Amino acid sequence: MAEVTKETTKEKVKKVADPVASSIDTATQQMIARAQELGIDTVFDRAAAMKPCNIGTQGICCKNCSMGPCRLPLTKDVDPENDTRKGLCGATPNTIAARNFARMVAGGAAAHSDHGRCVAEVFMSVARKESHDYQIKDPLKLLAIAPHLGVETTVEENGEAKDRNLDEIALEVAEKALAEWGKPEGELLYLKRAPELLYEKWKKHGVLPRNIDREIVEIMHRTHMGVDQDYKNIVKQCTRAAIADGWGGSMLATDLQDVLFGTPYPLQSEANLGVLKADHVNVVIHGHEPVLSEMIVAAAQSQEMLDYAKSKGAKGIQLSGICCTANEILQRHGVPLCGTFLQQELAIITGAVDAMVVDIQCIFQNLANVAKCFHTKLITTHPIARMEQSNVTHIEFDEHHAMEDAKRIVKMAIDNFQNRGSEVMIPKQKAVQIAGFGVESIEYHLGGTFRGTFYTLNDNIINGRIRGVAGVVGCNNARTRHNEGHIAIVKELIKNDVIVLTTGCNGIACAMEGLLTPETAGVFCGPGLKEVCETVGIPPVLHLGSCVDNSRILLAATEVVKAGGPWKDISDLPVAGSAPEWMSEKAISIGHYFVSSGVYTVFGVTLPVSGAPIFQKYLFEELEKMYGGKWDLEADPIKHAQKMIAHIDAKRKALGIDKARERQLMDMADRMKLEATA
Ligand code: SF4
Ligand code: MSK
Repeated sequence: MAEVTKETTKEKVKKVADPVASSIDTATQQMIARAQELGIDTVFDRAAAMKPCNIGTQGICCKNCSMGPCRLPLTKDVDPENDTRKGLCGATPNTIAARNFARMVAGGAAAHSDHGRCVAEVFMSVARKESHDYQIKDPLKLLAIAPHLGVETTVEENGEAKDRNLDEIALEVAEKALAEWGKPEGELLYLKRAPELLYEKWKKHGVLPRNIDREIVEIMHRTHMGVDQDYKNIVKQCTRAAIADGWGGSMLATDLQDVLFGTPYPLQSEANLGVLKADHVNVVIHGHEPVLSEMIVAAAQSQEMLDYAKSKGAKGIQLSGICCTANEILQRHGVPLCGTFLQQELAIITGAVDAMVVDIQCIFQNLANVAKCFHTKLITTHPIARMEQSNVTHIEFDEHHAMEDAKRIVKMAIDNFQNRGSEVMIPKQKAVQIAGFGVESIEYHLGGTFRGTFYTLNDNIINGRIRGVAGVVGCNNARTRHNEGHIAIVKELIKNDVIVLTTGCNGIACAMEGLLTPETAGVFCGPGLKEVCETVGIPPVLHLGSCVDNSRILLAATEVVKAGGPWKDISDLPVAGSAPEWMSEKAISIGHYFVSSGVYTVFGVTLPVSGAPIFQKYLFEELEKMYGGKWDLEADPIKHAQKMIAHIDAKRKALGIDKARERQLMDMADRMKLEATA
């Protein structure tokens, strides 16, 4: 008789996230706990269960050919000057880390720019009168951008300048814009929008982008096995591609979206999971490209759809959003933000989402698994971003019948309302926000309709009420506590009189925290910034939109340079950039175009460069000599903000405006003392 052996199977204990340690946001904490109660894993649990690879984190794992992956030993005990580590082909840590970094820039620039191309194609079909559902909403913006693309807005007739026909201008703008992705010669037309000195620096260092696609392709070629082996030369191509993103693909995306859908102006809305409504049909849009969601807004507001929703027992249709598609329709229509990148699964776990409509970028593959546990219809809409799971519906968006597609999607959500289970749990938390800022609205707020100017801002920077300007942007990252870095850094900056321009998930995090209201100034700001915000009636944190809208920050900085002051270039300004919780390749491209435009830029969490100290030093110190900007890394939020403030103060000193701030911040007693001794 065979011996029966008893096998003691050790029960594997599944590691799950601690909700409070995972997020500072109580709605998020509640929903993580709710997911765990229902046995549904979220990104927070997966981050607890799976640790990142140390070698990859330091940027020194190469898998660019099948002799690898070559995983170089970690930097501990390595003398950078006598570093003998190498891959099978001999690739050094500097080459490997630079190639990895470059490929991240390529990925990020490709994502932003392909988004821009899609908008340009829709714009072309509108200009050709092939898409009747869209119209040019902002003809003034069309006239403003046309000259930058070399398109005349007037024509000479009998010796007199006459306005050109708007349709003709639109068509030529569409042609010129689309050509920027692949023209055979020349350089990007928007580069001349940069301050002259910056343009000259780019020219001197040979990094003027030729066309958008070419710079991305060239990164992929140069980083192929056995091509570019000089880390400085690889960074040069990163710079060219990143500039092509910030001053090319992203800027074109922003401009053409403004022309088509309207330039944002300040408006009131709300943010956080509490914007979902139990008695409404909830449609959540998620991704980055607003072309379809613009139509979904119109469809959801149409009487036909509202009546249909009521016929199915709902009180109405609540549209809200996650990530940057949300930021886009927030900026233009006041549609509320449902949450940041890390809250996408949690939105479905409320059980109240009747449809989640996704387009491109930042969409978790796990959404389909989560949606399976609820009645939620998960709808993909973009031909380049599909999901394989059988519970996902694909409705491919086509600009030629955009409204028809949008209505089909909204109707699907309404039909699904009755399938909602009883397991609905919507957190109560939501905050009021004022969003919708941009270059045009800042100008208007500071100077009024007729004398709109950045000089008022400059004046307040020079006199010291505003110590400096910070661009704080970017993602969430499940490797750090959700929103903690975002909020701590922004609060530390405004406390020290640094006004913050925000985009992306930082904008959403600030909205959720209630920092996007003018009243915030009285609570969190230093005396100088408080006075400016209260006088002008603006929040100390200005939400400028989505990831591609970082181009608005570049143009705002350019306007400050052009409006006049003791500075001549962006790199002279008391400004700094930050991405506290970045995770996406797009953030690396954004960081690099900020650095290449002269901005000191600090990233939080980690940066995949520390395994190659010489390459890191090049990014953190040497680039400044060429472009005036440099990279930095600081995981501690307060130190992170203090580094930015120290840089701002150093710039003020170099400009000779540091004393003005000291005078400005003197209290009445100090002033009287001074007058008495005079
Ligand atoms: Fe290794 Fe060189 Fe191949 Fe990279 S390219 S995987 S370092 S052999
Ligand atoms: S959505 S790229 S997580 S900001 Fe633009 Fe947020 Fe980063 Fe996506």
